[in-house]
Amino acid sequence: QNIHIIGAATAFGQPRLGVDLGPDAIRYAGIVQKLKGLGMSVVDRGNIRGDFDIEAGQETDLRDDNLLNYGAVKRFNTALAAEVDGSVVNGGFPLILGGDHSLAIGSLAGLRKHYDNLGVIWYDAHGDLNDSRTSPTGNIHGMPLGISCGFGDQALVDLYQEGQKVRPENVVLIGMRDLDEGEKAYIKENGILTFTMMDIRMKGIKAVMQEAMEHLSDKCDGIHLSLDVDGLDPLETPGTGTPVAGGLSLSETQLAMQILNESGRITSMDLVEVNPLLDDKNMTAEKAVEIAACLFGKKQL
Ligand code: DIR
Ligand code: MN
Ligand code: MN
Ligand code: MN
Repeated sequence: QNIHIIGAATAFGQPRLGVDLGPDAIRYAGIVQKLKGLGMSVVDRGNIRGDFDIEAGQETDLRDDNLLNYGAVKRFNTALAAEVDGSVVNGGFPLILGGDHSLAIGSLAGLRKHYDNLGVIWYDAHGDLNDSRTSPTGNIHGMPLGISCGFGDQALVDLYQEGQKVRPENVVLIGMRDLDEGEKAYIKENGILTFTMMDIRMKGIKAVMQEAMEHLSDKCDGIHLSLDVDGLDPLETPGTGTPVAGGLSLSETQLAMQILNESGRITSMDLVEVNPLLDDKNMTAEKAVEIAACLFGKKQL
């Protein structure tokens, strides 16, 4: 398998600068060498960078409609979608390093050209299913899954290719523990298969991953893993902008990745929300590298 690393150096989806340095932090933690060591072929396609005005911080594109940095998010994701599309055209496995989670708008838009029934595993503390009306923050990183399902600002829904990119019935949420009221309603209305942290504590991560794959395997022509490092417990991954206590451990995540690897069904991945400016040394990026290694077949023995 030919892994294409795509650095999505964006911070526009949330207020904290530094998450745009996530792709390079993950490179410094050794992602290329690690995956090559597993026998994978790896091509680093470099970074797509947003234009940041570091002095002005993120206060450059405030609008009154609760979609912060709207224009920048749209431009960035249009470029990312083209890059992801090109990667698949060239036979790659797109591994998109973030960057805040708004980048999933672009990765799913680029993938849409290649899959009519894409499955999505959303491994995160959050559902990222808000729109401008339900969002308590206006941060677009809390909206990408909703937008990709066709819910929200029409220009973002129609980004790169018109219409919905993913069907809600092809989505599985794993690790949920901080859902806004509007997101809970959306999950119920659309019957999205959801595993909260309580479900994971009750059933175990192995059974949860097996149920997730049973739900997607037969009907989906590809499965995208969108992994937000805040899905893990902040004790494991402190370098992230919106940590939530009570999350998945590294070893649960390693097991989850091993099950996905053994399924042979994952066709692309986002690895997002690594912010080295908030980190303890570079440990969050190091965990990100370990997670990717397990997805690509690293075994403990
Ligand atoms: C919250 C936080 N639900 C929001 N979302 C985050 O702003 O919409 N997503 N942090 O990763
Ligand atoms: Mn999150
Ligand atoms: Mn959805
Ligand atoms: Mn997220």
